[in-house]
Amino acid sequence: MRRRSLQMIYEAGQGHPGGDLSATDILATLYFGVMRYDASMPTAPDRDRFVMSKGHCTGALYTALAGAGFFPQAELSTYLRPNSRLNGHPNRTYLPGVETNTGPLGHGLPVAIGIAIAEQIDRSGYRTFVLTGDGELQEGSMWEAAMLAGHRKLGNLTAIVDRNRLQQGARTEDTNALEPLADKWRAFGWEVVEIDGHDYAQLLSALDPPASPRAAPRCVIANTIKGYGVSYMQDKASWHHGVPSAAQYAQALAELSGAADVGEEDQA
Ligand SMILES: Cc1ncc(C[n+]2csc(CCOP(=O)(O)OP(=O)(O)O)c2C)c(N)n1
Ligand SMILES: [Mg+2]
Repeated sequence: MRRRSLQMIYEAGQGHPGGDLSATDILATLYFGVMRYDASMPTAPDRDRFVMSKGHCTGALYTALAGAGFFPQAELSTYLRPNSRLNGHPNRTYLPGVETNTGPLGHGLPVAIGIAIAEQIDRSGYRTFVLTGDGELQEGSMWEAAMLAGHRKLGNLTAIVDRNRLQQGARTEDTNALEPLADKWRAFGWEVVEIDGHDYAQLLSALDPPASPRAAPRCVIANTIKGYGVSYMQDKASWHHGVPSAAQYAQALAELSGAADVGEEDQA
């Protein structure tokens, strides 16, 4: 997924590689280890829902959706081209698997909470997941929504914070500090777990269905590294958006795959 996201960005000449790479393990765990869905029936009433609140990270989202079978893998090559269904920010009108349009930060969590409230009313049994940026938590709408989720005791809802500690041009803690972040969520009535967001065992244990229904929404603070897996991008605000040069792109692919894999793909 990381290699394919970077290929999309490299070929399109635009994108948000830092946040794609920090979120990839989270999306891989959700789509290939946790969520229940049938990609051939993307609006089935009982499907689990995922909302990408940090909507700028379409590399991670589209590679997950294509891998899950919501649309052909080959369509990833149309990213950002005229008339493509793969916009820079996801659009549910065009693309199967996208639950709601995002891009303006601060919108995805409120919509996800509406989706979870609908399940609380009709009891159709689905779970709702939403991935937020940490910089995104500076939006006031996120905390209005968080307060409602706590009040409604939305045990069917899991919000994951991609805690990479960077926003667009700087560190979150230098811009508008979030800490103590876990305490803030708890104060709004959420149950909180903190994990390494690149560790699949920890991701699975935080996201798997609970043994018995929860009495509160869950917040998973996933500690991640922006640009994870590419040495020159890791933990660098400057790779929030940006496009690697040809040499940087080759280095990134090599680092993400190991030299042997790159050789095989070059031959292919
Ligand atoms: C309301 C709004 N303001 C500004 C932007 C521009 N913008 C896009 S991404 C971003 C930074 C987001 O940082 P974070 O939520 O931490 O995302 P990540 O680090 O995961 O990329 C900003 C300011 C936006 N999309 N929406
Ligand atoms: Mg961030």
